[in-house]
Amino acid sequence: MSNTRRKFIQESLLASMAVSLGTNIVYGKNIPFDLQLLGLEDSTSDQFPGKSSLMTVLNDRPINMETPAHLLKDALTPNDLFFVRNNGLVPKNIDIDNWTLTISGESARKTKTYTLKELKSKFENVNYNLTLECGGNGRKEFSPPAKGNQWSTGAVGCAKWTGVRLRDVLKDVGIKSNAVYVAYYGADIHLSGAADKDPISRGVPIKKANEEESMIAWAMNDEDLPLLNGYPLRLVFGGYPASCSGKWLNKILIRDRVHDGQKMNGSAYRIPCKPVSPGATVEDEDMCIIENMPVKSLITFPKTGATIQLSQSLPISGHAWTSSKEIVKVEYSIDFGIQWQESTLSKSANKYAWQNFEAKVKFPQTGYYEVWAKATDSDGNVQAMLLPGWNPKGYLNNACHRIAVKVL
Ligand SMILES: Nc1nc2c(c(=O)[nH]1)N[C@H]1C(S)=C(S)[C@@H](COP(=O)(O)O)O[C@H]1N2
Ligand SMILES: [Mo]
Repeated sequence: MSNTRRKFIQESLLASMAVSLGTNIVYGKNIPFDLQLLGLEDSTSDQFPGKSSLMTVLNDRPINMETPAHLLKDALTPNDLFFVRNNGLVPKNIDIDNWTLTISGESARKTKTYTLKELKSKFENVNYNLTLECGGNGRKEFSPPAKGNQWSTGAVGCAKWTGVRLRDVLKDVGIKSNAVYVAYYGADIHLSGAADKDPISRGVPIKKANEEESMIAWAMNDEDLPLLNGYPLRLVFGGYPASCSGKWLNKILIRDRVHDGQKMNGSAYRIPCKPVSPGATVEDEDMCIIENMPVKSLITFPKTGATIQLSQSLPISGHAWTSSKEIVKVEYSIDFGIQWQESTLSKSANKYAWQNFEAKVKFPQTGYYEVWAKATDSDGNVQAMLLPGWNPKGYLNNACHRIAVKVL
């Protein structure tokens, strides 16, 4: 290749790289011919398509990854930072032109099948900001320990979802008066590879299915759903354990009884109906299905380990969410929960959207502190200060989030 030709290629490459970086490359002339620039965005990993390499991977078969608290700072969690909780294997070769959702069941007036195009065009399209939290988020803290993914604080996120109301679609099919539950099946594959086994098949009571914000969604933050979050179609129920929000959705049953699919029984997504002492064995009949998730908050700035000068105040911020109407107050404490100060709280975009809080914290002297955050919702529910009730599978840990700060 001639030198002029090489120079021409190099210059046009530089120009296009500058466009994608959104700024000029100051020493661009010096870049060795085949050097790959790092870029300014977090890289996504090849192993986990569409997910940031900054995610904390708990397991790769099935894939489970959570978001470090400080990366949950955005009002809406970016798609590449949204946690992933899979029970089986991600479906392969998804053909969206031939993707269908079939609705039937004992309490359905008929069986109906919709293509994606029909769903999108036949029903009102709606957007809601909905918080999804795995029922097992915070499991790591329980003692004696509970089996399962050892989630710390990051099996939660809030996204803008686009889709249709579940109730509009159910109404189009026709719901018999004896309907009790709405159940889902997805296209993911059981870990054993067996075609006749479901990795998970859960659902919600008919009353929850008929709520205004209960959705069948195809987009997340104005993009297609990420493959790992259920592309091309999923359920989204704010306020309930995220296990109800079926991914890779292809079948819904309107049932005349409480759904009995995979992970509806035993200790899966169930807790003792009455509190038990830590480590207790609980009989099946004394276990109740988790419905509403408890009030909770998370400090997303700063990270634990932050340092600050005594003369300055520390800006803190985070989110709070609830299954009630809204969060009414987020307080913080710097003295291990004796005194509490109120933070500034944003309005809720809609029911089940998380709300943002912020405060400027002053410290009385140098030394080690913990900042704790505690949310209160419109039903008067207050977050547990320390670990709430132990249960066999370690669900519903809504203890105050804590960060450590050193004042110099
Ligand atoms: N089809 C299907 N849907 C599913 C699951 C799954 O494994 N398969 N996991 C459930 C669980 S336990 C959770 S917590 C949420 C996680 O949603 P996310 O991976 O989009 O964050 O999806 C739920 N829906
Ligand atoms: Mo979950």
